[in-house]
Amino acid sequence: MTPFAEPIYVTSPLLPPLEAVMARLADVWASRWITNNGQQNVLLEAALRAYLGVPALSLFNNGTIALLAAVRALDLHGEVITTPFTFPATPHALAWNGITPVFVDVDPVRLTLNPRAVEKAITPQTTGILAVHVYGLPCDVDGLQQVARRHGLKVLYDGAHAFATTVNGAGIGTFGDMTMYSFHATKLFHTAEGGALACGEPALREQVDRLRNFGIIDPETVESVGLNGKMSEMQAALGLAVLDCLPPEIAARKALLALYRRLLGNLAGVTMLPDIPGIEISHQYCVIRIDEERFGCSRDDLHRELKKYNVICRKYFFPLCSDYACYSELPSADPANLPTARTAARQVLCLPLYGSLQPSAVEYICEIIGALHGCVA
Ligand code: T4K
Repeated sequence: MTPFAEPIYVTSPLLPPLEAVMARLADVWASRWITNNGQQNVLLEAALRAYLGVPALSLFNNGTIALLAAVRALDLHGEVITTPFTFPATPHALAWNGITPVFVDVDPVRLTLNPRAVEKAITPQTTGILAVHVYGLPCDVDGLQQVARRHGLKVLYDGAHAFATTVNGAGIGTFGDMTMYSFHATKLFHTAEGGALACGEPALREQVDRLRNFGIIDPETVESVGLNGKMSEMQAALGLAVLDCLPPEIAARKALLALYRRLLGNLAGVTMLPDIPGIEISHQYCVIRIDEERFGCSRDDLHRELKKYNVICRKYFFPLCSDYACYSELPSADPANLPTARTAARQVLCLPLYGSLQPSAVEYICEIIGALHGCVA
């Protein structure tokens, strides 16, 4: 078998026709208004509110800054319970706000926070839960809400991967006190760099908007210690053009995921993400889990071997955030506390998935995986 001539990356950004972007940029140029809540921001905010089915949405310059602002707006402090199976931005948003992240284990199927483990980790210092809809698979939103209600905690969702996820028809951003979306280039919907916060309460949204703009109320009044989280008009214009291209992108990704499932689903030692009734996922990642014993070689072997064929997969999310030097001394980072997350981090592999990926490439990637099955030295 021969390697691909060009690298096949884990993802590739959805690029709208350049003319469509230029047409929107022409409007920005004509307005001479290039950031600070201009017309493109207003249009994109409204379009995304409708698309995501959320009552209020504030655009940000990236998902990490949006998370920082959300933590502040919800007045989280002391300890916040979170998952180790995520990108470092999640616990960083807590640590940057002077909060101690408390890592707890994940559910073995969804790989999202286990509500029972969350409840056990609550102390008098706990003020909230920061849960991640990892790979766009929703958390057990009812289970987490019940725990939060019983203990008077806030629930903040990191929905970086969950742009189009719905639960029984409801947009993922309608759960909990607030949800962050990332619009990074590697996401299904993007503005190159960008993000947003969704929340249900108008007062909270006003507070978020002020935090996003230095805490300024008017030119002579600053109410709170804000930051600069504003999205530029160029980013918003790109976002509007990307949004127009989403339906075919999602359809293409759905078909590719179905193809992966058909070709790999019956391979011993390979598990795909679960298909949960009532849940429409975001089609952002194609994740497989490798059971080393049944597959015949480890996830790391497979990752390395695929690279030889120019298939550049990613081990999202290995290592666990609790293993990074900045968190590994925390008591909750003890490996004995996180056995399920630890197993998942050793097994997961994200395969290439993006709308412009050819089905024939997926077929070849699956053929390579099939050929490696059990026979890597
Ligand atoms: N919470 C969670 C759970 C997250 O996963 C993330 C971000 C955040 C919070 C923070 O949101 P943001 O502040 O980023 O909005 C990438 C993304 O940069 C990051 O947004 C994402 N999660 C994370 C899971 O993936 P890297 O370091 O793996 O990216 P990189 O540069 O290695 O890109 C991955 C592949 O994508 C490349 O191999 C090729 C392809 N690519 C990438 C870019 C940037 C392209 O083809 N074109 C491009 O322009 O973090």
